[in-house]
Amino acid sequence: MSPFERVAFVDTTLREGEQFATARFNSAQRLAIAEALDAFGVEYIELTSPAASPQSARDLERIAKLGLRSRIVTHVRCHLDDVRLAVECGAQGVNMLYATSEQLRHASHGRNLDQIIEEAAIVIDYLKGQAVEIRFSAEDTFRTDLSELIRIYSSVAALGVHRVGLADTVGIATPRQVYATVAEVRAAVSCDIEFHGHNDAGCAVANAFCALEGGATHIDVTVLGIGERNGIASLGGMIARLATLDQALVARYDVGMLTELDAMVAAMVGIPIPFDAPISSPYAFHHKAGMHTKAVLTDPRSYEALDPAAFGLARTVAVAHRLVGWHAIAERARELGIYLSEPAARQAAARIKALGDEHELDSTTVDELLYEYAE
Ligand code: HCA
Ligand code: CU
Repeated sequence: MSPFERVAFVDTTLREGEQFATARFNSAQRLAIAEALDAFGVEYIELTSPAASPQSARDLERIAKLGLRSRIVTHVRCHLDDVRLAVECGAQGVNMLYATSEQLRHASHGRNLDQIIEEAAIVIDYLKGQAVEIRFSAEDTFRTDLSELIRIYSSVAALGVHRVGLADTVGIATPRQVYATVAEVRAAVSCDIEFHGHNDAGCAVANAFCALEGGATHIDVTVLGIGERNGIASLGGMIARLATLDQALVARYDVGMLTELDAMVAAMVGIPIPFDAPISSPYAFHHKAGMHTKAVLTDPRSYEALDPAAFGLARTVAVAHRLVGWHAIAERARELGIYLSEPAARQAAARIKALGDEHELDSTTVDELLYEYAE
């Protein structure tokens, strides 16, 4: 099977996403997000630790009881108290993390490698008696010495975790580094591998994709990529990445819901959908310059890597600007039910260009002008 067919998305909008600057989901919103993600078809939904706040525990319990198709997992410290609480709240999986880099070990917990493995062993031993999926992630993987990493992952894999996690916590990993590190881990363990990558250097989606190529089975995403700082790989970004290779790779998801899902979460956190969001940006399928519009009107694939219709969307072709071309003008006229010959369309385009040099145009003005050129 191709590495892209077996990917499972772990959507962490309800954990990493809650760490986004302006996010503060109430219970009803958490429920709405979980239901929407389930309807979309993500394989896993990660929720904030029940130890974080009383409401987080109640919401985990409630969402875990919904019987969604997505597996409900929670993100916890590798502590017996936390994982016990996660199990009591009905989580189907525990995503544990432990900081392993020099930097974070010093700043955060001060334990050495052997102590980390000893503590993990106690927690994993308890969890093996519970019917939950166990994941152990080394926080700040890419600033952790590779031989130490392999030792930790091999140890927890031998202890029986279902999945190990690699986290590019500060977004510094390069795509090739992600590929190489995941491939090393792939060779060392036989359990599943999860990748979580931050977007500080704008590489989150590229890094997640390289993780898949290197042998990862699970990819963390959030709606719009929201998370600490400027976030992680976005669900839409990963869907776009895979769909450009083959639309069939995303056929198991209800991709027609993506824009609605992005819009819902954007509204909840009080931001617009970013202009550069793959697929759901209002401009993702917008064509402007004359050269582009001519080619797109002849064959959309000329300037579209993805078919907007596959996502329930339509392309837009802009005519109210000075870069307009006559093909776009003729097409707009057809939409308005009027016929412009090539010379008429060329004249109209020339007029619009001159007007566009003088001031900003709007589409009503341009439409009115087209009627003047109608035969
Ligand atoms: C955090 C850290 C984390 C964890 C990722 C993981 C990161 O904010 O708690 O559990 O794999 O980026 O390292 O999100
Ligand atoms: Cu993170």
